[in-house]
Amino acid sequence: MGNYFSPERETASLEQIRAWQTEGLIKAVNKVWNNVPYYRRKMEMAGVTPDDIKGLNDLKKLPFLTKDDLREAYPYGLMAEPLEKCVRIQSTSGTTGRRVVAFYTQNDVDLWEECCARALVAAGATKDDVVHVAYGYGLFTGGAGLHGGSHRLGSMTLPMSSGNTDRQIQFMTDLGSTILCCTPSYAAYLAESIHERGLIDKIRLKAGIFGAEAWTEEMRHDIEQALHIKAYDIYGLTEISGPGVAFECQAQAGMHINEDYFIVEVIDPKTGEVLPEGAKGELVFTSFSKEAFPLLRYRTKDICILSREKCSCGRTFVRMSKPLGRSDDMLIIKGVNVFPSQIETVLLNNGYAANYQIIVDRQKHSDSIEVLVEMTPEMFSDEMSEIKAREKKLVGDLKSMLGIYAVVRLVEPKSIVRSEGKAVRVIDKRNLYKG
Ligand code: DLL
Repeated sequence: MGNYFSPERETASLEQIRAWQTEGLIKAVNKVWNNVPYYRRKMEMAGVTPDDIKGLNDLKKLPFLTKDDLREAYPYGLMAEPLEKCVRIQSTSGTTGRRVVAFYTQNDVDLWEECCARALVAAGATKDDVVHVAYGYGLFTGGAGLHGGSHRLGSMTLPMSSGNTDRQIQFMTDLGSTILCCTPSYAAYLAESIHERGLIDKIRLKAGIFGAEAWTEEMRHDIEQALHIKAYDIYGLTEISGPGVAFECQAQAGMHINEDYFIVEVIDPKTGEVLPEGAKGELVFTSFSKEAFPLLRYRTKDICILSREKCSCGRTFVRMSKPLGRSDDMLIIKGVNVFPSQIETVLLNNGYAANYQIIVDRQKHSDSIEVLVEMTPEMFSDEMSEIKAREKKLVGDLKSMLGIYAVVRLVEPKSIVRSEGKAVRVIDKRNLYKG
């Protein structure tokens, strides 16, 4: 399974990877110390200077950086290069609080596109493919990242952006798109729409690269079956460049992190202590190769597990599990920790599509959770008593999975608003967290 975009780097020895990281870390620490007053202040407050950082073992001496730092330093406070060297700005899709912006020099764009090209090749793409990019274009990094990666590879790039499903399907059939890049929820919606129009035989897709939001193995299975493709996960965040920080290979068993450009740590989100390989904790990245916007020890809030077990694809880069939740999107309901992905697993196991909404509320100091689930058209024509029995079954399964009682309401097919980007799955009316 030796398909690589940058073979000598993607299969480098661990020793070589550590050498790149050590050199990069020392350079980056000196750079931010000299160029970014905000960083220098943070390091001084933590009692650390560049002289203290001689190798990877010293990384833990550096203070963490969080989204709050990025918001505080907004817009230009963390820029490490003069404005005239920067060629691009992208931004997170956050809807609360101040937006987070990231800057790129031409080298930064090149490096990011290389990461995305690696993801495409790992999913089986070659320059003969038609890459259908249905991630949003604009400030969001999804469209720009995969678009750039596809160009870099030399594939035919279809810059669709998200939305206008009829046009997506028309281009997909007319132009013979072979690789689909979009969020998993939009892929599921496209699959549903293609089947409704009876056009599945006209689709020539062979693989999909889906990320930017959490999705389960069950959802992967459903999308693969519906579109007759292999579905690969891709991970990234704007602050660390965008999609392509990590990507799945043919083994579909975790995402390889591009360790020649990023150092990854897993920490205990409560104490900040660095955890050993195999432990579940929060991912922390150091983007030591970035020129305009290098971030040291950036806390992602994504909860993951890392593995250095040998991968059948031959890549030596460490693998991260699918994010198992976020340390900040985890819902605490009646004192119980609930991840939306657990609810999704129950629904998919029961034959529902991933069209659902979780509504959390608090009345008289007591939390409640309601799950709206879309019926399939077949179920919708069932007797009322059968529908009630289905709801009861879901209540029971959710109770076993979550340990708490959730109200389940089966709703009409297509009554939950479809997303063209990231699905809004949780409505937390309690407002416990202010953005
Ligand atoms: O979502 C970048 C991206 C675009 C990744 C396209 C993959 C494909 P942000 O908008 O900054 O960037 O959101 C970053 O999204 O911290 C995760 O919580 C979540 N996320 C990204 N990829 C995945 C994934 C883009 N594959 C935040 N699985 C991250 C689960 C993901 N969550």
